[in-house]
Amino acid sequence: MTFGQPFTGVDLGPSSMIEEGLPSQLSQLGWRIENTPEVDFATEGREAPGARNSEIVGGGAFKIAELVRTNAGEGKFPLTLGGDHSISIGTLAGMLSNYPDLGVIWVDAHADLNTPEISGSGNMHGMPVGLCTEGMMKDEDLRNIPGLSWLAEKPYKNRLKPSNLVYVGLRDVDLPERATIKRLGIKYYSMYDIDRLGIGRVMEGAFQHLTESNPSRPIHLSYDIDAIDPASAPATGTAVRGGLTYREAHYVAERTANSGNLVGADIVELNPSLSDDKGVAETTQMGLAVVRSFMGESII
Ligand code: 5AB
Ligand code: MN
Ligand code: MN
Ligand code: MN
Repeated sequence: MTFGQPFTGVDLGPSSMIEEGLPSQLSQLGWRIENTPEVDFATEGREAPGARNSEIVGGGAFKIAELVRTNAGEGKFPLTLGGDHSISIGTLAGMLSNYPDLGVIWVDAHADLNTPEISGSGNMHGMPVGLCTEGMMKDEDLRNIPGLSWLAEKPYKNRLKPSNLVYVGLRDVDLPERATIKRLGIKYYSMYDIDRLGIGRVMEGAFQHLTESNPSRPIHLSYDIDAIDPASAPATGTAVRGGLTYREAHYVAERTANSGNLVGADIVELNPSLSDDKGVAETTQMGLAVVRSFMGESII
């Protein structure tokens, strides 16, 4: 999927991770892999004001939601490789249809909390949280956006509760998103908080928040590679300086795996066409390392 943002090439993220050995690396960690063929997306469609390519993006997200819903429903772990972050409209909807009380850790430089109404860019990779969180969109408005009406129908009507969401790594948040974070009381750890507390205390706080009232709450991790500092992950479309260090990026994933609560994950926004060979190799290896970490790889 590339239609949630303006650059070509982000649809090559999955194949570059797969070619660099993701399946065998996961097998080595003890996972049995069932590879779903790449999802076929439309290339033309209608759109709504404020939501570029909404029919392509929304239609693609529906296909992803169906796959994630079915596989999670069979007790499998859906690991979704993006693609731009609009794919998570589908992963969130699919996970929420199985787990209405799902917790979400959103690791990202950005809050992705826009809606067509408040987005400054109209790019839908900035909207997955906004479209799937309670208190944001009315069903009647979703029905009027080409490609998104399915989100207003069963089994995809469940929304993420704002109290079940934690952000990690924020540093580029639009003004309407800031107001929304405050309005909904969403828990967040920005880069300021990571500097202040250290990544260890940040992740303790995140898990305390998500598991206090339900120690076995199922958790979905959505990992945008632009959360990581561009020094370690340059090949991405919306790079922002001042991000997670190499070790912080791993620790977030390792601590999440160690919780025992993880039931699904996304890795998104790796764009192998946006850097030189060295930058692409570094970013791909970073993506692989992060995935291995949240899938259970430990140092000792
Ligand atoms: B990403 C911005 N907030 O809405 C917007 O990379 C950027 O999935 C969104 O986090 C970045 O266009 C979306 C300015
Ligand atoms: Mn981002
Ligand atoms: Mn994102
Ligand atoms: Mn991005």
